[in-house]
Amino acid sequence: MRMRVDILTLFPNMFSSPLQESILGRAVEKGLIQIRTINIRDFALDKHQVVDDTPYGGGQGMVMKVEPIARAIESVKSQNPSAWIVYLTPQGKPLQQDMARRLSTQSHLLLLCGRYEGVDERVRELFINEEISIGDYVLTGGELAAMVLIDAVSRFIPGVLGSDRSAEEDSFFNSLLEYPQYTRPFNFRGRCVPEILLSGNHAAISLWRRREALRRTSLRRPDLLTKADLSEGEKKLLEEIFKGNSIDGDGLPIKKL
Ligand code: 4GX
Repeated sequence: MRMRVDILTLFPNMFSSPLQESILGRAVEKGLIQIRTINIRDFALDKHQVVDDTPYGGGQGMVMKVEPIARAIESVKSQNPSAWIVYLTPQGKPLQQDMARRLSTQSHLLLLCGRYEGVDERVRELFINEEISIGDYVLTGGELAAMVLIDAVSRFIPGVLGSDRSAEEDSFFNSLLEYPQYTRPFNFRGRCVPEILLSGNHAAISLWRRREALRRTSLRRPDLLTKADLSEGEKKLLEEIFKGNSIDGDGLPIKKL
């Protein structure tokens, strides 16, 4: 079930440390993911290895040339014709958890990272299977977007998160924000951990957490609630939250108990 990820970039060094640390680093070490960077410049055949040029029609900036990218993609595809080719761009489909899950079922991803004003349109027409955006803001290149994508996708690969944890269990997976977490000390500068978490009453704790997750979601991301698949119990909790509420210092409504 190992996944291969090839990255086409002008800046392969950007990928070294982020992919070597922590969970991702361990996944690579264990052979669950195989990540390779390919420098597009190596596929520019002219003496100065030119990879960009001025746009036809004029305008500012430079455009990435089609030939080096085409050669790089064809070189990867000759080794593995099944690669799913993704271009990271603000014009793509916004990356969401269900897309990350779907991409994790591919055996081979090829991520194209653009710089400057982007790639020649013919790269998209001829080679790209899918265009993905990591959000409505402009980066200096596709590299960080590719890393975000790899990170989000990797969590769905069996074994990456460890045996006792799966990405499917994340509350975001159920379209809700996470409940608040606490660890020691019990009292930090007068702010105490909610007593219920020390009660040892697992049913009560679980109810409290569901209520907090619902409360946060309804206040911070009401858009998520409309697509959340809520149980009858959760719908009742939500009603309670809306009934007896005030707003606390974080702008979060607090149910008075
Ligand atoms: N989510 N960038 C792509 C080059 C570019 C410029 C213009 C197409 C048109 C981004 C994002 C992102 C910066 C990657 C510009 N490509 N990628 N790059 N947001 O901002 O994915």
